[in-house]
Amino acid sequence: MNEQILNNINDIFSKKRNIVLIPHSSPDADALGSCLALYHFFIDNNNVNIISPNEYTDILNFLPGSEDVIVYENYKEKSENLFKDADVIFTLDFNSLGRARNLSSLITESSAKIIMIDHHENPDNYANIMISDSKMSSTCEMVYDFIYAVDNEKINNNIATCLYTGIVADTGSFRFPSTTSKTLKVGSELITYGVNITEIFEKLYNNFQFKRLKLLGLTINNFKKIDELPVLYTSISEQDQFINDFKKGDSEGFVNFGLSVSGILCSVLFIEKKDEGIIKISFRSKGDFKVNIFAARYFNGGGHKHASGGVSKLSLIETEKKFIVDIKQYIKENYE
Ligand SMILES: [Mn+2]
Repeated sequence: MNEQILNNINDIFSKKRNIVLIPHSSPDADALGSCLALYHFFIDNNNVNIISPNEYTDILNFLPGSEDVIVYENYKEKSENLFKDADVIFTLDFNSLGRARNLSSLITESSAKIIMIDHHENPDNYANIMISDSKMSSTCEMVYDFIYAVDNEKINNNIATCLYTGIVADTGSFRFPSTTSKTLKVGSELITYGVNITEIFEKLYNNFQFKRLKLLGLTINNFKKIDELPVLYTSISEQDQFINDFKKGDSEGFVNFGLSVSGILCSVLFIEKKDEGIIKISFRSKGDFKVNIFAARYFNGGGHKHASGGVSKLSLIETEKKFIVDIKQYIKENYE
């Protein structure tokens, strides 16, 4: 963090503030971990609230402080009052207000100072203070840097647990290419605060229902290969979800199995969401294959080079057909 930003931050927090912390919609461990770490950091001297646009997976309920997270969809009036009184709004782990869904207009209309901390490429220019670096492994790694710069003496077990969880989740346990020697140093530093790394691993990855394992089996069985291309795709229909008691977060990580196949550079998962009238799409890739550009061009999405999302308003079958045409075109234009 540069000196000017640090001075600005110190200035803002030189007195008691009403702070609202916002993760992206359907927050993951990095988004929620960032919010909760800052919540524990600021709570002594400020009024702090975390407002999530919508519900998130129960898996993250082990994070200390998660019981205090306000879900906007369930507490609209309370949330709107907190926005009215806010002096400072942090937007965490997203780069465009659309990712805060139903909160985006509340953020825009607010007179509060907006601080963005995020690691996605090409951020929109909505924040008063923008701490954005797409080379960072995770927003949690950036929040560690933020807290370290502002007041490193306040790091405690709760903060360290939240940050460590977000870093582990976003780096695939310190193995994705975004993991740097500094990421590992931060992880190492956090462990000195008594973080229970085995328990975090168990809570994140070995904490599912039997039906979720069956759904994984079905999803793996559905994988199809596009002839001659290094691409696999699979889908989860509304019925598959119904049969297996699908809950938010259940399909987390499923798409990555496509990349376990030798020679495959891109893996895609389509999830039918009949209630929203859309197909949600997850894109994963490795090497030079950039899925963020593909997702933005063809499926109204975006994200990271190797991990992106998108949406389609066509049916599941029509979406798959469109995808096959689009990915052939994209590979022809960019990689042949
Ligand atoms: Mn992240």
